[in-house]
Amino acid sequence: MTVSAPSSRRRALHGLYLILDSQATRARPLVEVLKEAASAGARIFQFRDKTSSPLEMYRQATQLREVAAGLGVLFLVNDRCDIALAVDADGVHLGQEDLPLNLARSLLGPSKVIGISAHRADQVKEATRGGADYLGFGPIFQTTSKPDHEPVVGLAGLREIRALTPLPVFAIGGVSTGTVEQAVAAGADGVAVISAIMDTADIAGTVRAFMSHLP
Ligand code: TZP
Ligand code: MG
Repeated sequence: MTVSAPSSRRRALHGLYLILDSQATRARPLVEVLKEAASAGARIFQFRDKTSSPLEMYRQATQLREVAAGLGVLFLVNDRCDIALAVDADGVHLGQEDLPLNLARSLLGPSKVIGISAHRADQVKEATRGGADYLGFGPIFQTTSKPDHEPVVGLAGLREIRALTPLPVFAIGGVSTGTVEQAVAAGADGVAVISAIMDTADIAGTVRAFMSHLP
């Protein structure tokens, strides 16, 4: 049986998706980045931390969760169902090497959002059949934020998988304010971004620039 998050959370799954990567902050606290991005209209945030201990991750996620809840924005945790549960996040984002979708769903229950990273058509179909709430598809362009990334799929790859799923698809990997329109034209419901926002001094302005091209 496929189970998905309630309609209020699902309805929010489009537009700009900012990945708050602890390795990409350039000394700005992630909480401040979240606040500034939310002040400009960003509504979906993921906490990503590939290097900290579980305890550090839990502490950071607790802070982010509280601020996100106060602002009424969606807060997801990358990779870790345990941390997502511990801080009562809105959900989790899982890659192909994280816990399987069915197990994550039984741990988190029907009300949480579960997003899946997909890089190929078979992964798109499997996550759709398995009851994912959204997909991150890419890398669309070359990226330096994920050194071990899968081969670049390009806009053509995005166009090809669009017909295979009714789920919201977020284009990820090297997406910038200059390419977001192309991602939408190729079928993306939104874009998931690290460096184009984390690297800029003007977070609010860059968020607005993205959002002007997004549904
Ligand atoms: N998964 C595929 S590409 C990528 C992830 C996490 C990195 C996206 O970061 P950027 O800086 O927006 O290319
Ligand atoms: Mg992962």
